[in-house]
Amino acid sequence: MTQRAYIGLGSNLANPQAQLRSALDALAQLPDTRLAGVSSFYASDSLSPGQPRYTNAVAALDTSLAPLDLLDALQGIEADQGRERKERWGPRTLDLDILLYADQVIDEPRLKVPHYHMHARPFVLYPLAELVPEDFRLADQRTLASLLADCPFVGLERL
Ligand code: PH2
Ligand code: MG
Ligand code: MG
Repeated sequence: MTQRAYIGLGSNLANPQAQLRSALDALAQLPDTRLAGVSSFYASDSLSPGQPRYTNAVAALDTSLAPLDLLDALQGIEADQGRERKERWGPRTLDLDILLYADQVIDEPRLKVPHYHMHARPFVLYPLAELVPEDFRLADQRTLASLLADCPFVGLERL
């Protein structure tokens, strides 16, 4: 069955905008998956002090890959684009996070959905808002509008 998933894209190394563009090409080529929408790109300071600024976006996928198969595919794209996992929250060429997968709540060692902290990150919520209906609700029934109301558009630069 096809499910709608939302993917957060982020990069703060090696030409972040080009990293996001090639990641989008790779997402569009995933098996059993259609790239259904892409938000604008946004720049913001890193949450980790002293790191280069990030470029972020959100993509909508219609996919029949199961959540863990989708995660494997995303980690494959990250590896193809030179992602090195040295330190948690280290700078990265490409970060692909499953933000939402249909209305599922997933709590497995490798995968937690909705993505932790997405509820309070402007660089996730504002691009996501470009892709969903105005009355969009998360699995916990909170509306995206209410999350946005608590998450000012501060420090975000729409590119
Ligand atoms: N991701 C992080 C840490 N800090 N800061 C911004 N602006 N954007 C990110 O995607 C981001 C971050 C770890 O995933
Ligand atoms: Mg991340
Ligand atoms: Mg990640």
